[in-house]
Amino acid sequence: MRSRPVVTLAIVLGLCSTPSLVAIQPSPDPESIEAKTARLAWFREAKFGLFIHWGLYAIPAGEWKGRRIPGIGEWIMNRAKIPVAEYELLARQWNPVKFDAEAWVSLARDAGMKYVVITSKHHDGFALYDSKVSRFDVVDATPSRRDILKELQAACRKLGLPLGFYYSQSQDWHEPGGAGNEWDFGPDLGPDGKERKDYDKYLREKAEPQVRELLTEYGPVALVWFDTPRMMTPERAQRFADLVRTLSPKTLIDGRLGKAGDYVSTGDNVVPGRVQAEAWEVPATINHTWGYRKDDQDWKSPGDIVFKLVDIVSKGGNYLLNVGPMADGVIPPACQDALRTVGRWLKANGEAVYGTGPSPWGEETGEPSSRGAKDLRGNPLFLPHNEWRVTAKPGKLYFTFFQEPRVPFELPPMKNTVKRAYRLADGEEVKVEVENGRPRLVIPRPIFDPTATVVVVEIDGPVVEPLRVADRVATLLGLFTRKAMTAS
Ligand code: FHN
Repeated sequence: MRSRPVVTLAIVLGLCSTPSLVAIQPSPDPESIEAKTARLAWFREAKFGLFIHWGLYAIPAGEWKGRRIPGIGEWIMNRAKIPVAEYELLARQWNPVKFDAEAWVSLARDAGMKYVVITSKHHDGFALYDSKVSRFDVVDATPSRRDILKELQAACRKLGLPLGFYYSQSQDWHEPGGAGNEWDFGPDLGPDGKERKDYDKYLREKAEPQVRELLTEYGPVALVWFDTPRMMTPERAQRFADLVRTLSPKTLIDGRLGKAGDYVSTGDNVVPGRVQAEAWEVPATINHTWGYRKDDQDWKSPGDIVFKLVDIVSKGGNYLLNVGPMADGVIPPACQDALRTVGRWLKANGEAVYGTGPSPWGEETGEPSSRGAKDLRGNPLFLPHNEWRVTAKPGKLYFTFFQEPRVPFELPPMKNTVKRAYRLADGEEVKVEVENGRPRLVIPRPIFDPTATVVVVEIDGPVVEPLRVADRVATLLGLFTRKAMTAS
């Protein structure tokens, strides 16, 4: 890596005299802004992805030996302290006869999702593909012997959706050296804070080779979604980053490796209050668990999902929405229905989402509590305003209304003039009137689509030129003077 800038410099300075050397176009440093921007192009365009948590935990589905085990479904081994020897036996019951990779990817496509990310190995250590470095996988340990990732990779390729792999690099409750299994293998750290397990042996012998397998045999890999970086020193994280960068330079690294990745992963279900400049993604549940639990059928409504999607996109982020398929391979039908309804909304309104930039303003998303109140995490309490959001493309603003504005909707301050406005779903013209120098949209009632109605506002110039406070005062003063003069 170090030599690349030297080669580039040599070419620029004309130090390479032979034509063949001059023709060499060295690939840019993978950590350069240019390389990162190029890698991220599809991700920034995509906005909406399908997350899939699937593994042996879908069999107990939240219940162990007749007992309901609280918490997220994929953590049942940890929460019920199930010994490895017992948990392994679940593999003998793994026979997802209804699994149809194309049906899953078609669902993602119907929902308007543009990429898929699946758990290749979660914290329980079970791999959903035929690994050569562990027998605790879907081919070697189960009667089914179907390689789930191979089938999904073929379906994604056929239907044209990028596929990424979640990989739990630190926690592996199946391995004595992996982090997290304190019920079989004792604590990860001693009272002195020092590591008590042969964590590097686990990394070298399972985690790193498995990531290598995924990148070399299941590509092209759109992204690797690392998670819970316990005991991930910068050096250890770098080893994973090097694997990704050398074996598959276009593959993205999420924000939970243990060092900065290509984009920021927020906390689970955490949507920032404000526009963020960096690329970012919210991993989110569609009910209250990631892996399937039979007692959790509390699906988010299509309206809620549309709101979250537009809210996130208007702040510059991506929405990675999770489903937990059942043990037989079927994604719960009620959750499929919700996703398809979202897809119908996106079919009519997707222009306001895909490939858009964030809100040019941002104040509309909410405000911090003026009383200094704190949220559950102790951060200043943010009071969201959820009436509308705006996204942008050159020369166009997409205002999405989640409720009917009670009075004509005054556009946020900008220097640009409004050329026209129309409803995105059916092209119907929306009247624009100017009051006190500010254009307002007269949105016909009842509102067209109570879930979310998008009005496109065409402006002169490619981008919004914000009107600063001084400009606003000048406009108002101008109006005041004109009024006073006509009155006298
Ligand atoms: O522990 C995991 C959890 O099971 C799930 O995979 C989520 C998804 O973001 N990540 C961890 C918790 O943040």
